[in-house]
Amino acid sequence: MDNKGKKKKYNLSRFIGRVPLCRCAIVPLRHFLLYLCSFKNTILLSLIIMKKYKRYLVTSALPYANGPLHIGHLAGVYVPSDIYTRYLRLRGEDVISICGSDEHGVPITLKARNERVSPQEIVDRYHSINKKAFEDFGIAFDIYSRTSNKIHYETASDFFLKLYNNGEFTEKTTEQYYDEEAGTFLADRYIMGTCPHCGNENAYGDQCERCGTSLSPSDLINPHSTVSGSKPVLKETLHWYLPLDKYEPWLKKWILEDHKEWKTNVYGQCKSWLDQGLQPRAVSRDLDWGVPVPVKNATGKVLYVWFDAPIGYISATRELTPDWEKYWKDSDTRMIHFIGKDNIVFHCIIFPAMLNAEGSYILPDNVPANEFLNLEGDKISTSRNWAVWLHEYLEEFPGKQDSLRYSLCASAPETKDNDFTWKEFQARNNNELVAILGNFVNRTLVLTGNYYSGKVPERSTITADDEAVLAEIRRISENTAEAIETFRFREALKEAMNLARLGNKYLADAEPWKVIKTDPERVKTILNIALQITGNLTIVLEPFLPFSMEKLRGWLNINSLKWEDAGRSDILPAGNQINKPGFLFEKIEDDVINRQVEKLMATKKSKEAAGSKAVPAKDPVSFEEFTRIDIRTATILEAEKVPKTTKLLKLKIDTGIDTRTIVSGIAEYFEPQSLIGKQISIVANLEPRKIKGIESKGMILMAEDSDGKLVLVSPLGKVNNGSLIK
Ligand code: B3M
Ligand code: ZN
Repeated sequence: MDNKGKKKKYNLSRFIGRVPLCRCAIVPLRHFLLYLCSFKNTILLSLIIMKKYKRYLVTSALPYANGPLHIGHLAGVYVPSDIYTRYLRLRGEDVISICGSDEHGVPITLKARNERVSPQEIVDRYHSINKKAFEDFGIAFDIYSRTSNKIHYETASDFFLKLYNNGEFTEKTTEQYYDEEAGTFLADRYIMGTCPHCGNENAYGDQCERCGTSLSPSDLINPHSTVSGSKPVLKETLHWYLPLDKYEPWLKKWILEDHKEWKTNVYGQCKSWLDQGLQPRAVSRDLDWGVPVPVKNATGKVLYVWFDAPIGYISATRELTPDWEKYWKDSDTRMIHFIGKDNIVFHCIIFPAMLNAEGSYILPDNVPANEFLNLEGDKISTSRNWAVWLHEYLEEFPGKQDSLRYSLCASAPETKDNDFTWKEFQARNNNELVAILGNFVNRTLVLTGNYYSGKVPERSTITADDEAVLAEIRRISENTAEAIETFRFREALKEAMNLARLGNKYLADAEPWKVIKTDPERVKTILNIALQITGNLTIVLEPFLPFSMEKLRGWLNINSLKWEDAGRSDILPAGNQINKPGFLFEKIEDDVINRQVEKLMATKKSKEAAGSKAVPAKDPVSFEEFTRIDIRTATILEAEKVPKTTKLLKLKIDTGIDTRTIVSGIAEYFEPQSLIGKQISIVANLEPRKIKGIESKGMILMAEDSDGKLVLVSPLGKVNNGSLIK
């Protein structure tokens, strides 16, 4: 057999293959130094870098205990954090993975009120549901704690007191809205009213979702409480504020200069917060559910949920180990926060400012936040039941946790929002897990069973081709490691799967089922190498597919290995007895997938039917009043996003009488390009006003359905711009 010609196909790169990996530390620096250093110095250097971190503290956002978990949670936070932690464990690092339920906050008290049960009952229910869901999916936290624990109350109180005693807070009495009927102060989100800017009657106390303006409750016209429906009154109340403005220069340096390596989505969000300037933030609330503010004159006041929740990471570590301080207070620890993008400001700005103010804790070294996962083209929404719930998935796909983990990692929203579709899930399972990974493992183990009664055959003469394959194993494991260490998990998974691809190609090229007739000695070597690849798969795929790799180790009759074993060509010693294999993955048929899609479509239909209940009619207006409003047709000439906003578009409009600018809060619903040339309807005589420094003259008319979806109101036929609508 001529092997020489094939040599290059396996991408032999053994030199790079031997460069030792840094232990997750300062990767850009490492690249730079690798470039500069010779091979010998690299070893030295990596020893120095290895010393930098002695241990790892991995935290994952504490989910609110007011609802079950869905695939968005897994994809955004928990699958990545689990991959990272499992990888570090395989490397033999000292690592702990911390999570738990976030059991405070207004939504929990409201849910309790609606169900006429205590908040404790709500959090007890969802804490156990979510804890079990994580266990079921193999998310292997070292502890899944909860913020209603005594140890958390103590930790959070002590933290507050230390800042309080050091004079880190400012105290301020302000007037806030109070619901007299419900006997409670109202968080901004629980007050609704009319937006003073655009007239939207369903504006929230913190923001009008129609025109995108940030509001405070006192801006609203006709405010009402969403708790009781009554009109809230203003009442004086005292609160404690963390002066974030004081930490701004320090934060600017720490993030914008010292952490340029953070993901662009994270860095960008931090930069935009810091550029806008930070304001003092209240760290207490008037509520009866939460950690009481531990000072005098604070009855009825608790710590703001975003003050106590991140301290939950500390409490959970204390609960886990008496040695907790070494994880939190020793600069040899590398702390990583896994979160979703809506939590960035809290983990990158507010919590670090708290830790800095406290003074004895370390700071996160990285916060690899993900964007959001959508489902079949629509935002995941608990209230609309537009989600794939983890417990329901397991009922319908029992034993197929790894298929979901795989699919969610392979299309994780790492740099931008991404869409989960059932069809893609099916394709990933059938075309990748079954056809590539499962197929390779199965062929290898079945042939070993057939030819050698399951005993690993002895290797004899190694060809250049064989050697190239063995070298490639090491290269793949190193690429996988590097991608994991830099939080590029999609790429890491793709790279790890390349090992199965390599295996398939090796078998296809070597054709042991043919060679067995002419050169049985050679087949022993081929299968020995195929088995070494299989053994290596149990290492590089373990962080991603823990259930399947455990199964595979069982068939191979080996214990779990260390990451540094990856690349070894004697993972399975000759003579090792292999057990009879089953199938690693099963094909998922069309009808199973169609049923899931139909289920979602049914949800959508029933919501639409329920939502078609129109809002009640408004109070009558006179014809005179009506004619004072100038509604006319116009055409959109230009459209662009308003910089540093997510919701606003700046539109240039031809109104028939002039060309003018209108700023509209519709950026989330329309691509600017898609609007150009559209004929629409506008209110032309709305008083001009400045939005983000841009003068907006008029308003675009939209129809808004009960889901908040917006549609442009356009004339059915073509008319001249400026035609009056009457
Ligand atoms: N519970 C928010 C969320 O689930 C919050 C995270 C707390 S992490 C300290 O989005
Ligand atoms: Zn508005």
